Amino acid sequence: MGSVETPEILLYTNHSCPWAHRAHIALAELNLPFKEEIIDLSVPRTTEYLAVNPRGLVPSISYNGTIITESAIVAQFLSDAHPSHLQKTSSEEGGALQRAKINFFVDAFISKVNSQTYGILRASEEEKGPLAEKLVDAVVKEVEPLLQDAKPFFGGSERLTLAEVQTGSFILRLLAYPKGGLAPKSLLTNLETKAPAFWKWANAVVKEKSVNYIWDEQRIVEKTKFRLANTAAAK
Ligand SMILES: N[C@@H](CCC(=O)N[C@@H](CS)C(=O)NCC(=O)O)C(=O)O
Repeated sequence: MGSVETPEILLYTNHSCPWAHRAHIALAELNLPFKEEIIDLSVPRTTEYLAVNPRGLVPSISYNGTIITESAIVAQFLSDAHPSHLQKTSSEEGGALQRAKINFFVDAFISKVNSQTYGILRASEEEKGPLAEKLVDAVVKEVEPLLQDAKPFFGGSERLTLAEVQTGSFILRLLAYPKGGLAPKSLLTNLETKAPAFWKWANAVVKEKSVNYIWDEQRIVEKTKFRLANTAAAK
């Protein structure tokens, strides 16, 4: 039986899932030992896993026997339960404000930028360019202003914060897709020139061990191509 200091954690995951990847980053940053169970997402979920998470999605964690699901909530819970450099507690001086800023940043990135990524992947070759420009515009408008004081991480932090825990897996993919031929190369050059603070921050994020230890770029790009081809064939 685990304790508060050394909880017993079982992570139900799949290494190709960006949402599950959030839990991996949080656990690594918090230096929490955990066991993992890989859930095969290519087949229907087992009744055992549906008992853990009736939605059938990854990630889920068992934390001292209690199940917690939904990646944002899992990462938030872990960082609340184990106060650290990731974020202040809400009662610490400046804590409530820091948490609000992190939440706003994560929401802006996920809802205004990341939500556009899949559209680019699925688009025809002619459509990809204009869609990539739209994504860069959203970075410039919504995210770039929030990273002006990044040093190199959110809010002037020298270490990762919860902002990077919640977004790092998507940054890995955003930078990998153009290299893998799934998005225009201009996406990268435009980000570098039009959103320099974002570009610097993103490149620092993907270099962190806790962000990239389960990352297999070639495999994810190949899997994404395979998934896109199957979706196109099913139309
Ligand atoms: N909102 C969920 C999304 C998780 C999610 O979509 N996971 C995908 C894999 S990336 C999944 O488990 N898919 C299984 C399925 O749809 O059958 C979270 O943040 O945890």
